[in-house]
Amino acid sequence: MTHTNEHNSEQSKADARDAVTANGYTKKWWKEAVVYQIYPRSFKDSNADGIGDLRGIASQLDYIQNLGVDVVWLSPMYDSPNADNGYDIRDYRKVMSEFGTMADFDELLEAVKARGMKMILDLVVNHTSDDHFWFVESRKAKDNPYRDYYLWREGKDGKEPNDWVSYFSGSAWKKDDATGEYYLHLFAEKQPDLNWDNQTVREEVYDVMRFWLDKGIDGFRMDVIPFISKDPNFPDFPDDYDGDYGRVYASGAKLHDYVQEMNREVLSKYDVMTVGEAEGVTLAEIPLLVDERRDELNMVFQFDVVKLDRESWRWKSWTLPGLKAIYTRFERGLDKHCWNALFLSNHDNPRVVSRFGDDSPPYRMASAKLLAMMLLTLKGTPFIYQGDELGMTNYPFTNIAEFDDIQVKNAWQAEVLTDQVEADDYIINLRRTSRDHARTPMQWDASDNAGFTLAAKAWLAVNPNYKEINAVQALNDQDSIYNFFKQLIQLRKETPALIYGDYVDLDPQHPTIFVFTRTLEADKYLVLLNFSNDDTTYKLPVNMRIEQLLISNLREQDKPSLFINLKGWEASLYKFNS
Ligand code: TEU
Ligand code: CA
Repeated sequence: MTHTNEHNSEQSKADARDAVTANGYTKKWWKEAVVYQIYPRSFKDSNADGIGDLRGIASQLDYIQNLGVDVVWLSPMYDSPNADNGYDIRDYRKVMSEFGTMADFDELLEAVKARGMKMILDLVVNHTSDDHFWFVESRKAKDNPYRDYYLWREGKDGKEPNDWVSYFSGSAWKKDDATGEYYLHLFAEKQPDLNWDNQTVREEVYDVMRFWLDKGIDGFRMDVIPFISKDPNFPDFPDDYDGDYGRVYASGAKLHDYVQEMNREVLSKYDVMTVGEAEGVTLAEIPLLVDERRDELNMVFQFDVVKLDRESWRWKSWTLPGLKAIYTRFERGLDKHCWNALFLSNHDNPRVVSRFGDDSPPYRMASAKLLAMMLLTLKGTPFIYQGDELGMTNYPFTNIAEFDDIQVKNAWQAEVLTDQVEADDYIINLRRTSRDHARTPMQWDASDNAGFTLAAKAWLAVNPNYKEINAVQALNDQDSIYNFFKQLIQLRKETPALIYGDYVDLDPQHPTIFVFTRTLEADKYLVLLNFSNDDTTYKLPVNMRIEQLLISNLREQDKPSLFINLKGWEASLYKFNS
């Protein structure tokens, strides 16, 4: 049979197995799920060493389950020297000692599943730690059996093999004394890139995946997966290079061969969800990774929302039309065979309420709830980052010594200490862009260290606003951001149109109002978000008949027609018909 026929018969079998929505989506559990990302180091410390751990997570499962999420995603908890807080793995089959033991992991997984939730892990296989056994061997000698697990090259004219740069400053190549050759590291020097052209490496990775999948996990978030295929000739940046090195590193010639092989060899044998971190991938290229007929990944984190208001550590102004345009691009660029992951924050980005809302006391609650409604009513699988359900804010950093992030420290060395950037300029920008904002300890209560640890000090400073912003306060306040998230998650679960419904932005150019519809046959919903402090009167479409206010952060039940007056940071969701 030709590929197409084979596909059709496969597709018809798939259709028979999976119901299809009225507007053409194959129904899947991971399209209907809400995911909660946990950064274990900062979530909860159970043994008073100041560092979060697996037993700490296990102690807070009521809190997570009560929110109503379906899946938890753990950032890496594997054995690591923590050059990049676990994104530098030393042993894929061992739990990081600071986080606990494999028994702790097994108990946590069992407890998560016992509560009807699922767990996905972070698959970091573009690179390992330089302490990984494979690299320790590989660097010993050019003829070492592990040499080709990594990407070694001779220098050129006494310099690095090409002009590529690291995400963490400096060249992407490090000269190794033992053999005089250079190895590639797109991130830290302690994060050497694996050689995916080596079939043995790919098989090692697939074995690691099976090890965790056979324990019963429900899938993976895949760290910079678009980077795994490199041009073995390592040409310099192209002549039209615009400084966006992610675009150059991503989508190499064999990327899809390798992801399809990974799917064939491993993923297809389990009922799992996969989400790729698609740094460097344009919207036009996303279907190549997520079209269900290509058997690669289920969805990706596309980085337009990451790059909207910053270039690396430097903040830049953004507009609401610019943010809204991203979601219209998704609606138009991804057909019914594709799906999207929705995120507004994670462990690499500042706190969402400080970034897209207003974290000053008068507006923090309302704007955090508005952002919750945006995340939970747009189209795609929503990923909530730990603490955003409390409206946790950026940290008031004032000097470089307060930062932990290797990306921050390396750039300080490379750009500030070399007088290329003013120290004040750097710190002022980091106060808006640093990854460390998202890594300050979870704020559980008003006790010392926000109840995160009984140690004298946490591994990273606790935000001083923890007495006002913490989980105990939120759980006891029916109007808290946490409870608003909870209501929205419940509403989303009960409303297929909010999951699968078509998306239309009704006013893309409005400077402060985000107004869109989600419709699935006769079920029609209107979302109104006022991204400003100012009360704003908004004219509704003439043929729109409001039926019922379903949820709002600031408004009582009403049935506006023609005009609606939106309070500052008001977020309201209506059912309508027309
Ligand atoms: O992030 C990849 C990535 O692109 C980020 O480094 C991001 O672009 C940068 O932090 C600026 O925001 C993944 C992980 O999420 C990150 O934590 C790791 O540091 C990185 O890969 C290397 O594993
Ligand atoms: Ca601990």
